[in-house]
Amino acid sequence: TPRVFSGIQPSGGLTLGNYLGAMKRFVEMQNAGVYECIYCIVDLHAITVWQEPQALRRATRELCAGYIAVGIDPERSILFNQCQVAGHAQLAWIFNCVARLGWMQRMTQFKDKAGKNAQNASLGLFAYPTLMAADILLYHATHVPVGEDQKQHLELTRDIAAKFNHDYGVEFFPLPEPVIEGAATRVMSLRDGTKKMSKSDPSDMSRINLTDDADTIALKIRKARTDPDPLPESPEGLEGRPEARNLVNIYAALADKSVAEVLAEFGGKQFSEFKPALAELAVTHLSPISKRMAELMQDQAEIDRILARGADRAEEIAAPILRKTYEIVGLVQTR
Ligand code: AQP
Repeated sequence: TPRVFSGIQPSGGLTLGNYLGAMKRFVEMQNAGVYECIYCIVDLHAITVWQEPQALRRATRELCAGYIAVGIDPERSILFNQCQVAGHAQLAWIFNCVARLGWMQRMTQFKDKAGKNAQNASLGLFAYPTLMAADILLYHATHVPVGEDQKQHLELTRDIAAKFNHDYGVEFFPLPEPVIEGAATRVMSLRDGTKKMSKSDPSDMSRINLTDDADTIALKIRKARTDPDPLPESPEGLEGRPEARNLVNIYAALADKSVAEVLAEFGGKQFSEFKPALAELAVTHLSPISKRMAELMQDQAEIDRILARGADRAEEIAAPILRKTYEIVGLVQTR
């Protein structure tokens, strides 16, 4: 059976970008019934930038609640946090020895996140993509649903798999396919239509959190940056209007409509009319999720049981693949 792997970092609260860019697809792929789905809380990725330990613990459990609240069933899918399956870090080391420095230096996410002072970024942040390759290939996953921003990392994962297979003369690791679909594969900041919406943006007004209440969501959409023109009649009219495009994309993704359909309805109308409609749609979709998350967070022991069980199931798939990898490389295992 085709196997799906994807992960989200517990580096803050979940955003609408995570939901529309990734999690909505996670649920669809689970419910399609044709994939074996593995969904991970990638805590080892989160610590590539410093996390306050208590906040990390909370974000990890809250992310588990978030997965369940959006519709991931921990019985049908495997749901766990990365650090509990040691194979991720172990395979990442092997891949650190496969990937080339030049490949890593081309990664735009590192350049964006490290900023001007790249000498001061952690080595872990630089090596982030090899750990991501390990996450996916440790399970021989074939499909990886992600937002547009992860496309380059997925290509690197394929390069690493191909180079490993070539260097050792095996056909061991599959080349996983990215699944980047939907109207909002790249949700932008509400304050700046050229920047992606991110859970670690210092401005809370730049994003909608899955835990925001109805008033907060409405306020953030009302205050979202826009241009003064009315909405265009057709998608071509969004050219050069990143903020308008973003809000229309969000509407389309939430309503499960195409951008053209949304503009057929709202073309020619002012933002003062569109924004309240968008806010209402967002609240309708997100309030049941935040309510369910809050309920689930009441029972931490249950969340921890789900993570433990998920890690056991993940380990069962990962262990033989890691063992075989070591064998291919020539690492002697005598027990
Ligand atoms: N703005 C976005 N639009 C579409 N998809 C998005 N994703 C994240 N932001 C957007 C997708 O969500 C999944 C999990 O992302 P992540 O948490 O592992 O890391 P990230 O991509 O770096 O997300 P953030 O929110 O920006 O976290 P921080 O601020 O900590 O870096 C991925 O599939 C991603 O594509």
